[in-house]
Amino acid sequence: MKLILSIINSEDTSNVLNALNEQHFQVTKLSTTGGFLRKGNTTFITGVADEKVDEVIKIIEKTSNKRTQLLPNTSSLDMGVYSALPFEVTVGGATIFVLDVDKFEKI
Ligand code: 2BA
Repeated sequence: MKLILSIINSEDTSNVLNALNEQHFQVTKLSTTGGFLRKGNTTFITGVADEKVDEVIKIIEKTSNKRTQLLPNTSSLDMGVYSALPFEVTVGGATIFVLDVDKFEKI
């Protein structure tokens, strides 16, 4: 068995969740925050049989989108002068970790 942790953009939460539920995957949804942008994102925990991992990843891939975000630039040019030009960061579609599960029990 594997545990899939997938971090996705909050705007894709419903689409990903609906698609996983439709295919009868059990999911736990966590409200999380990206350490760089400090903005809310969503982390899904999904426990699946080894042979189902690729199917889950494909569903997440189809239902989560890449987005670009502009951030204020705080880098100093010289002598205390700061650039006013924002810089662009690409976020997502999804960041996925697949972990081995030693033991799984529902009591
Ligand atoms: P954030 O940490 O808020 O990062 C948002 C986006 O900012 C990242 O998109 C990446 O394009 C950029 N970024 C992150 N750290 C950066 C840095 N030190 N310098 C420059 N740009 C940086 P994604 O890579 O698609 O990541 C989306 C979210 O997934 C992240 O939100 C974080 O919550 C999570 N994540 C990504 N990689 C991770 C990892 N290796 N471990 C744990 N969480 C991760």
